[in-house]
Amino acid sequence: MEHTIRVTPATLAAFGFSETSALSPLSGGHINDTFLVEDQGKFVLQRINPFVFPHPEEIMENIAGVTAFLREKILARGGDPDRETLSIRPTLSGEALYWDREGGPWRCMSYVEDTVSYEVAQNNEMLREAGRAFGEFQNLLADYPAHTLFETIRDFHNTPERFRQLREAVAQNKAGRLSQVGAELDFAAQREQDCALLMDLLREGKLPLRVTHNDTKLSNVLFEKATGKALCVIDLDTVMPGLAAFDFGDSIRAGAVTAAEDEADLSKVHFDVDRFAAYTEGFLSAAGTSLAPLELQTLPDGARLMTFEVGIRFLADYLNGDVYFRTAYPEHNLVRARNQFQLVREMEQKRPQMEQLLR
Ligand code: GN1
Ligand code: MG
Repeated sequence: MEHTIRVTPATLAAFGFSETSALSPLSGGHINDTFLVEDQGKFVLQRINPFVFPHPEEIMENIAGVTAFLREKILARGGDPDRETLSIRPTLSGEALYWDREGGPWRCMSYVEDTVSYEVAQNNEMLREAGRAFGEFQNLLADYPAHTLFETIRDFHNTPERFRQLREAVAQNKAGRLSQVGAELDFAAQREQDCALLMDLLREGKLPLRVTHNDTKLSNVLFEKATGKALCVIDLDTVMPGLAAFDFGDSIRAGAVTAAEDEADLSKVHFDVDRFAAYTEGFLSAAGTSLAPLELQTLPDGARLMTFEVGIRFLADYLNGDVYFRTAYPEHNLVRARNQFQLVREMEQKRPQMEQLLR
């Protein structure tokens, strides 16, 4: 969808930008509205989607805490915190958020120059780097006081709860699209039984809660243009306590694949074991020693379940009339759901190869 949200002079002024600053939309994310502002440096100005995030002030508290903590760690290892993590640019009155007249919450963050992000991995080295970046992210935050983090979206990776939400969307059939999704609903129903695997192990105390990113798609890593190295993990809105398998799994979903998340031609959409191997190598090189045996064992489940989960979320949103994810055309969410289900199918088939590589 086009950016229907506009940046007004009042919003610019709130963050100390001049009315004549250069503005351009930054696309990619499905939730927030994002703009690049150039005014004595480059900044990312975002309107947080208040439908998705009911408490934006809690997000900003999480981000302030996490980035301050990361800065210290990055400094301690001799890194450059201005490039290796994000910084918040507050409003002129020192607030992390500016609320516009329509009640829209805006925030501003640093823009890390000379970096680039990708929807689809261009080569395996890129995935190794992304894996290293997310593994390091988890490691650096291992001793972060997790109890101080707000749960910015409840049950974010609670797959059975996501399944319940799908059932609710079916029952309500708000957009009148139910008759179009019979095959997809059958696919999902066949997998309802074992979609609670990770949540069950968590509840039974068998998997540890960690501070995780929870939205570890490839496009949430900035790569340094000059070196091709993964430099900075971005999109910290969903940093919350979670499982290692969530972060690993969501990255595999979005990275160990041959096509974009919304590729409609399913003959191009494959789960790629070589890419899986490259990401896994990077991730384990950074986070491996801190993972318990059962955590390692559940990583392939993370891949399968995170892919299934976002598939049923796209499907539910299609039934609800595209109220959550931004869409560019009417079938967009259905195309995304089919794409993700195809990956689930291939992950099921290639499970033995995944296990073998992990060993
Ligand atoms: C959303 O905001 P964005 O585009 O990085 C979503 C993720 C999904 C992803 C699928 C807060 O992420 O959970 O995995 O789309 N974020 C939220 O691309 O729901
Ligand atoms: Mg996001």
